[in-house]
Amino acid sequence: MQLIKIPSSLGSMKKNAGTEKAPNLIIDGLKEFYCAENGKVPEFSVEEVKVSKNLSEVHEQVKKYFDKIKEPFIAIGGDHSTTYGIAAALKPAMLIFDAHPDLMQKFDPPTHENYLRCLIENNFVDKSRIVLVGLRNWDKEEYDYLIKNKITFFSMATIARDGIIEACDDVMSAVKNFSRLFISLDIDVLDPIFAPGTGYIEPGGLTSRELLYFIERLKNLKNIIGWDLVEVNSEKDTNNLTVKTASKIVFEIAS
Ligand SMILES: [Mn+2]
Repeated sequence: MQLIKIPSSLGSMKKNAGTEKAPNLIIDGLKEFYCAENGKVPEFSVEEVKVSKNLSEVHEQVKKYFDKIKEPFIAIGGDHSTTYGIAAALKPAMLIFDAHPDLMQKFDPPTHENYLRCLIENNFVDKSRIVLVGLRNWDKEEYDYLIKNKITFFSMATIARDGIIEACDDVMSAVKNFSRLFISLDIDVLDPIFAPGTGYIEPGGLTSRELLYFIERLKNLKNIIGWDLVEVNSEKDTNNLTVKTASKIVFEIAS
């Protein structure tokens, strides 16, 4: 599997500085896994998007890189605004695991609080081709935007009510007929007990095992063009748990 490092935290507006270190740490952690849960041993190649210290430029640099990407791939951020350039290049359908909808008022350049709204309003992504999973904290403006624009989402409350198997069935049904599906994983979709090393601590999230269950089933879809994993911050981590969990997620996706 092709891994693409995007070492930028500029889109977190200093609120999650440190995520620029995550790509190297997560890739380094892969060597602690020997064989995936399905018995396969993944192989990796590693590339890096050279990013500058200016957020608008970073979006352009990422977009330019992904204009010529060979699929499939796993991109490793970085803050969640690194997803902006990827999706601006690929114009995919998007399945996003995140505690937050990232739909705050549009302004330029896009940040990790509004990258998704910017993708919609700049016409890179069709709002009918977006599915959000794991939401549990939002600004009222974001909630109203989700409802008004009929964006499909599965909140943590819905997942807890329906149970993980039924919730996963419903997510699979929602995305399986999209062409060109990109899956974005914000590590804060996990409960902070499993992934404390991130910018915003949001209680009541998925367990690591529940996310791995989603991944195991999603890997069966034929329409996936790529994944990314964002918002891991080693500076806020406990006992390297979040970094190691991120490494396992990458290892299992690639297997
Ligand atoms: Mn988030």
